[in-house]
Amino acid sequence: MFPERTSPIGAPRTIVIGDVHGCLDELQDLLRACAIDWSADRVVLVGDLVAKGPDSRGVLQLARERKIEAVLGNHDAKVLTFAPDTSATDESHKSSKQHARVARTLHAADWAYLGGLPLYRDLWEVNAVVVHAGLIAGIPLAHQPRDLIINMRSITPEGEPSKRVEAGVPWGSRWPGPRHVVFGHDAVRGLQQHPFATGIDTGCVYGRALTALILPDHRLVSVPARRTYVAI
Ligand SMILES: [Mn+2]
Repeated sequence: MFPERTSPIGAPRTIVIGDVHGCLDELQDLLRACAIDWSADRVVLVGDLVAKGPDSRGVLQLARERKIEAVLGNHDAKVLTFAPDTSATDESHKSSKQHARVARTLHAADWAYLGGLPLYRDLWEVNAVVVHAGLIAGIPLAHQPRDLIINMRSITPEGEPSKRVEAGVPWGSRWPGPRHVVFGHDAVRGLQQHPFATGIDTGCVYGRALTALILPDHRLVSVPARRTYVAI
């Protein structure tokens, strides 16, 4: 006789995925590698869904169709400055050509999805928070500065947040918890595993890998990039 099953087959999972940058093939590879169950799993992208890579619109389409959640990344924000209903030009337009090129491929539903991305996702069910770049300790989530939440990488020796890798130590190494923060945006440093923060930008668009952190188990799953799309 087989024992009667008394517990559910699997607890619901939250799968947080690093910077996709238009790498639709690798996103699908990674979802398969995670044995995604669309009826049970929650999927959250850490932002920078678009730009640099081959199929930004395809990534947005998959995200919409599969009800994948995400937070706003700095490249998503740059593309949004080209939205049809925006007159805002407050962002740096340093790389505006490639962002304008992405903008021209987007349809109304893509703009609605991109324009609706929040700065953070509070995954209370697994005691975690997802942001694109970083958080400043001691400031409530809702009051974190937008520019830093999508751009910061380091804490300087003086304790100030900085966008530059070489300006100091990884911000996550100083994050005191207790909430676990999952973030991307730092492909130079790559995978970061701090006590209360995990960085999962492993540089897929630069030819390295796309990485997922599966919660609540804190299990990492990666798939290799199919090719190098841009130089870092
Ligand atoms: Mn970024």
